[in-house]
Amino acid sequence: MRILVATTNKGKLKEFKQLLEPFGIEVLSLDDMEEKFEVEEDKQTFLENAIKKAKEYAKFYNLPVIAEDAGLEVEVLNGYPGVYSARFYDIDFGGKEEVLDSKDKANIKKLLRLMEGVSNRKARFVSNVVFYSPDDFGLWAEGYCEGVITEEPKGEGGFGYDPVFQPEGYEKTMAQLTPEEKNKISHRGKAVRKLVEKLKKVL
Ligand code: ITT
Repeated sequence: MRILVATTNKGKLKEFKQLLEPFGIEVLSLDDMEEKFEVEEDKQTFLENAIKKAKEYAKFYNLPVIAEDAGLEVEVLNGYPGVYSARFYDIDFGGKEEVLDSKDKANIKKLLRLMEGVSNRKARFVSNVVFYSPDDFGLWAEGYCEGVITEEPKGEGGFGYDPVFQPEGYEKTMAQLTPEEKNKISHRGKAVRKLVEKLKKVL
């Protein structure tokens, strides 16, 4: 089966390939599509954003699609950055942060600034994945990964907030894990495995 993984995030795409290909699923990416099309993420929840992306890409490209909305929820920040995780540096909550190097680094800088001197560092990654086919059939699944925000960034792997997220039961950040280790415990890994189980039952 061929599925278009509709993400503009290279780090995510790599992980989706590693997660889906062992099930015999051929992953197409937006880079494989000749005609360019973009969907705005303007909803208030991960699920609504993921449904919107999956539906619109499936209709536009006439292909079965998997789309995801994911993010980091920090307990003392009332769940922020949440659905704003990708553009946290640029929202009013907590003040804006200038992008010097990359958006990921600006997001991390802002998060560490807001967490300075804070002892409750509990956080979780959330992933909502949605499968949608052009004949209007859809499925969804979610996954969580609990952990804490570290005092400083460590590690080169993964993407986004991985260098400052230490998963429960580990003395390393997510960015210090191998891709296989990350996929085993990550929010995305859990959500994708659940989604594939659901897909297997109906297809
Ligand atoms: P697409 O919408 O095109 O898929 P995106 O980067 O905008 O790409 P999201 O809207 O789902 O994706 O935003 C997710 C953000 O949350 C992402 O940019 C990271 O900052 C963060 N994030 C999500 N999953 C993560 C992970 O596994 N590790 C670290 N940070 C992650």
